[in-house]
Amino acid sequence: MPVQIIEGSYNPPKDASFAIVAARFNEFIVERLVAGALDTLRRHGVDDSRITLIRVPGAFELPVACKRIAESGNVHAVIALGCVIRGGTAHFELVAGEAAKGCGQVATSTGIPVVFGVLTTENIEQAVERAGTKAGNKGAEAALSALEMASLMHALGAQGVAAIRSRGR
Ligand code: INI
Repeated sequence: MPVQIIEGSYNPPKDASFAIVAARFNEFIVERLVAGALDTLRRHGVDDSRITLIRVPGAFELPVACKRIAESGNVHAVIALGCVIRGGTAHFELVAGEAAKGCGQVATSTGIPVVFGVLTTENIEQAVERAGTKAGNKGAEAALSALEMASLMHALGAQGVAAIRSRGR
C-alpha cells in the first residue's frame, strides 16, 4: 500500500471564512501586513463577505480575541497580525512570547487554525523589510498558511480521519 498523503492546498473550501485579527500597536507596519493578507485571500478567491477584520490594542491582546472568534465556530482559520520591535520595548520577550504562546494555545484548544503573522524584529528597519519591501510581506505569508490550513482541516474532517482509521484496522 503506498504512503497516504493528506495535505492542504491554497484553494480554500468554497464556503471558507477567515478572520484577521490585527494589533493597532506599530500601526504603520501592521496595516501593511493587513493589506498583504487581504490581497492574498482575495487573489485566492475568497470573497470580502467571507473576511472579518478585528482590531485589538497590541500583540498581547491577540490571543483573547482570536479565542473568542475561533470559539464562535464561524471561521475556518484566524490570521493574527502584529509587530513587536525589541528596540521599542523593555518587555519585548513578554509581549512577543505571550502572543505566540497564546495563539498556539487557542489553535490547539479550539481546533481552529490560528496562524501567527506577528513580526518580532530587532528594529524598525527589519519590520519595514518584512512588511512589503525586500523581505516580502509576513501578512501575505500568514494568509497563505491560513488558506492551506483551512483546506487541510477540511480534508481531514471530510475524509482524512476516516481514511486513516480504516487503514489502521
Ligand atoms: N504591542 C505590540 O503589538 N508591539 C510592541 O512592540 C509593543 N511594545 O513595544 O510594547 C506592544 N505593547 C503593547 C502590548 O501589546 C499591550 O497592548 C499592552 O501591554 C496592554 O496590554
